[in-house]
Amino acid sequence: MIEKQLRDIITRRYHKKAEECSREELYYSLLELTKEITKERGYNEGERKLYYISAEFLIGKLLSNNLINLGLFEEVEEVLVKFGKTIEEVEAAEPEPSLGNGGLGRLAACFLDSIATLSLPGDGIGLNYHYGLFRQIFEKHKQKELINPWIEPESWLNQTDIHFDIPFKNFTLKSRLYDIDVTGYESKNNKLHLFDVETVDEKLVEEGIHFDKSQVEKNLTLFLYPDDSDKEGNLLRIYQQYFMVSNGAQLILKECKEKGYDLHKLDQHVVIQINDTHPTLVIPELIRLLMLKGIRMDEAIGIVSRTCAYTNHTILSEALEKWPFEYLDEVVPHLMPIICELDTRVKEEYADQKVQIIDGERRVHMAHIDIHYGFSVNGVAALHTEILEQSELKHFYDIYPEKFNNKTNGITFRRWLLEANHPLADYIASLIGNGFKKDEEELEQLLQYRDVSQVKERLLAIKKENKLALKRYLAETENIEIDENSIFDIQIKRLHEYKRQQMNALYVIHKYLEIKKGRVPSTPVTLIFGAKAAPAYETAKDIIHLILCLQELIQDDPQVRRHMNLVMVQNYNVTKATKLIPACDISEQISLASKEASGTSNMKFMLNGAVTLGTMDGANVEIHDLVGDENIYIFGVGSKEVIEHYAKEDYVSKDYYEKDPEIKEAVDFITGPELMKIGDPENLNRLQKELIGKDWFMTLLDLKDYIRTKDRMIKDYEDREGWSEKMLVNIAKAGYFSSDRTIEQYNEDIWRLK
Ligand code: 26M
Repeated sequence: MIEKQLRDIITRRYHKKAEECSREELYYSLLELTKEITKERGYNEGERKLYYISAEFLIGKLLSNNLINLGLFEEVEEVLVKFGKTIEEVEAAEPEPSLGNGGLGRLAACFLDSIATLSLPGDGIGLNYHYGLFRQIFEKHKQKELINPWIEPESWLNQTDIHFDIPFKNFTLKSRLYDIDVTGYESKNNKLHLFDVETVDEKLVEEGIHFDKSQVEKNLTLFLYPDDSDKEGNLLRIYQQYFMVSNGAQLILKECKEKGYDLHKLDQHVVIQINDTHPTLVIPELIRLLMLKGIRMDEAIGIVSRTCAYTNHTILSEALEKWPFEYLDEVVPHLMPIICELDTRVKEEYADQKVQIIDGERRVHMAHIDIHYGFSVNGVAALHTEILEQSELKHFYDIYPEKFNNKTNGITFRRWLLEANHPLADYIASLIGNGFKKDEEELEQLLQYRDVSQVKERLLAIKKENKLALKRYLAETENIEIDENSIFDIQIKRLHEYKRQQMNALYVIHKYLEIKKGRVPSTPVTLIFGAKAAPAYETAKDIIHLILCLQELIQDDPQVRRHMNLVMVQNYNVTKATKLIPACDISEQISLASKEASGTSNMKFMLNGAVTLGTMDGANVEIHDLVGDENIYIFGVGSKEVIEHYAKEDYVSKDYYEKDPEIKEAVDFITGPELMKIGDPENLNRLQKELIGKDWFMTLLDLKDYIRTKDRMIKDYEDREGWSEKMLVNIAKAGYFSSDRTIEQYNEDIWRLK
């Protein structure tokens, strides 16, 4: 069936036999076929629809994902073998759409998969960035940023004839909508709507990722912003945000009109989920548009407030958007009367300075708009929501306790188990059937095999197989050699001080020194890092520099290398995550307690049989609750203590450095002769100074406990039977972290679709 369809497409396109096609030709043929079959399934519909607005949808490659969701993966896999290619080879020809920075963007992609899978009518709304998050390469032990194009003449994008006029202060931009079909697993589709500007000019890019920021009509959708912002970039960011939400709001009203809905009852037919504060301007924009349709302001504010819900993803105050009034006025002056009115209403009701929309310095607090003028505020893990309620957003919780709720994050098992780890998925299916693919809590049935040696041995064998696959992949793609018989200890996530890659690096230094003294680990360890640093984030880049210098130091030292290896993969992205995660033994989740809102790689790792080494932070807390003390390695101070240190300002890293010889030795090594020979003294000196003089995220506070706990873990790994039981329990308990469960909860408590 598929074979004939595919052969027909190939003949029409290339006038040759499938067996003679290149991997690119096979990829484009499959792209066409998959898009066709997807269309035939139709779209979810209903009386009430969700619009998930997000500046980021980190969808990653879609071919395998969509084939799995369409139930065609195995068949295509076999057909390709007939054609003399593997699916991996064909997939390598697909460019990755890296339309997100990290967790927030990937969460949005997992959510779209689950929304469709649960047959809920719900579309994504975002921007069609021509270049995804920068491509990272390493040069002289430093990160270099390059453009990351992904759009080709043929892609998953479907061009539509839908256009809107988007008004800015001095000009109006005409948009064009592109759609990507979102396939659910054994269900109908939804859409991801990505808006673009026709006049964008890719030639605007100068060196690396630098470009002329002044010509908005030529650059508005040119780049996804890395998660930092320089002054001039701020305005462009506001242009992007308004462009996204005005298009979104106009699309929503257009669809309502087509369905004949009464706009006075908009909130009965539409719910808008605002993903972090980036789409917040949708609130004043929708009010404005409703007023243009003749609805009075007071009513419009009410309708919009009953339509919009907000998700918070962070408590880091530097990440909470506060736009200077003048910036907004410069870009969207027509929204200012509405924002001022929203502000006035708050000021009339509440005296508390902490809940104002426009503060004393005339900055507009985007999250405050969302909380006052939305009907729901949620955090992304139990601990995170508790911290929002009890400290970060306490003043709002006191006013609106009924708005606050928790929705612990989740991941789609279709991508992170079925696609990423075929051997494990197949083996699980052979034990407990296929039910877990749609009802993930069925994974708990695995617990009945807890004491069955055969099953646990098979889990170890699958892990080994995946480690070998990763070894081959890294050898081929990055020319890196790793030992599949070593423990794979992996930390992959954006580079940020609060995530504490620097603590892991200090462990490496400590271990290096131990090995040099003859104290070698019982099993060799391979530490793997993957992380992009925001281009303007100096300390993050210094940490990458340290890791790359350590990598060279160890690789050139056969005596150490035998026992410990260090590898940092270039350009960590979704594609690499799917290769790395199934091969992992130790999952590094070591953020300073209270700082990681949830984390989602922690869930991906446990699902794939890795054991967590983590702090009591984000969703680690819930993982710990589920698997119990025996099956997770927890270390470090808790969130209460951390929050107290911040309140009392009594953490002095220098004290830890001076009082503990082991800590001092490791920190001093950063600027010792071994590394200074390899690296750049400016970066190494600066990083060391940062750690001793500031260490805002308390690395040195937890370092000792971290080292002890990781060493205990490496020791425990030797007991293969015991370790495999931990793996089994982690897999069995991962069901709770399915994004299907998360989406059911959003729907139950917030969206109320169907
Ligand atoms: C800021 C300024 C300019 C450009 C981009 C940004 C920006 C973009 C993304 C700032 C933050 C962004 O994302 C934050 C994020 O990814 N948060 C993570 O969200 C995940 C999903 O809820 C959580 O699991 C992580 O704990 C949280 O860090």
